[in-house]
Amino acid sequence: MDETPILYELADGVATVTLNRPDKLNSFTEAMHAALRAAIDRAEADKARALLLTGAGRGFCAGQDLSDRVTSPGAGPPDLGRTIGEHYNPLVRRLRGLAMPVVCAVNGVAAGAGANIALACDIVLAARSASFLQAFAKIGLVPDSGGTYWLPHLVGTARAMGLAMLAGRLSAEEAERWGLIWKAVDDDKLMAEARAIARELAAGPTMALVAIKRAIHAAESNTLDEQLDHERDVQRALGASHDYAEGVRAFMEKRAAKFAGC
Ligand code: LHQ
Repeated sequence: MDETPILYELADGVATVTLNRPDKLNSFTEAMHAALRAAIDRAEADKARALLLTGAGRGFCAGQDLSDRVTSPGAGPPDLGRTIGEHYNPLVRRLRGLAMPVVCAVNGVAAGAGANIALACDIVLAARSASFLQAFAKIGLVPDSGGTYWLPHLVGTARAMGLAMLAGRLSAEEAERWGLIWKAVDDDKLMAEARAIARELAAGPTMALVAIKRAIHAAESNTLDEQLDHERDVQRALGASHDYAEGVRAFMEKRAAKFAGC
């Protein structure tokens, strides 16, 4: 039995959340989903200014734990839509909507929903030995947790089709070359680099960083005209922020800005 399927730690404004079922490559059970929701709640309650998501052991996350998904003869079909509607979709929406930057350190294989939860994060780093695997077609399913959305948006239709239909492994370096992730990093430097990025973001102008995240997501469906209007409105609001005033003052005084996140 898993005692603590999720680990939580807060330091320097960064909430580090670790998927912790290493023997099963951190695959998701309902208990792990519940613990992850609680950890994200805690990061918000702690007023963390960045969230760092990673996995314990040699894998990042192998998606749904399939061990409780074997259909027994005579039993009706499982309701996968319920699992997705109750757990995976809210998680993806939460990560995308979270009012702080989310960094993902993919420490090993990211398969199925595990790959797509990583891709829901704002900045994705991966260990050079890690890989991304849209495993779904191997078990007769379609990529979920946003997979059919991220893939064509990030790498284009041709590569999205190949990744989803052939369900092969994509190395971290290839994922970086294809624009699926921000960066592949030497294994022994992954966590140090991910923490440094998360700390930098946590010390940054949080309102602006969250506005950047939302504006870039809005661009996925906006026209240029809508996006220009959006930028005008957001900039107007940020112009009244403490961090803008401090950023400009610090520039003029030739010193590092001390952002407060408001
Ligand atoms: C696992 C799993 C796993 C249980 C490794 N479950 N034990 C949403 C809604 C509802 C239903 C369905 O799904 C979804 C979304 C999804 O995520 S569907 C896709 C589910 N995931 C997969 O199909 C991936 C399954 N795993 C694999 O293909 C391999 O394990 C990969 C390629 C990830 C890693 O391969 P290896 O490095 O060779 O490791 P391994 O296969 O030996 O796994 C290590 C252990 O982890 C092993 O347990 P054991 O007791 O034999 O040591 C695996 O059984 C276990 N494990 N994934 N998803």
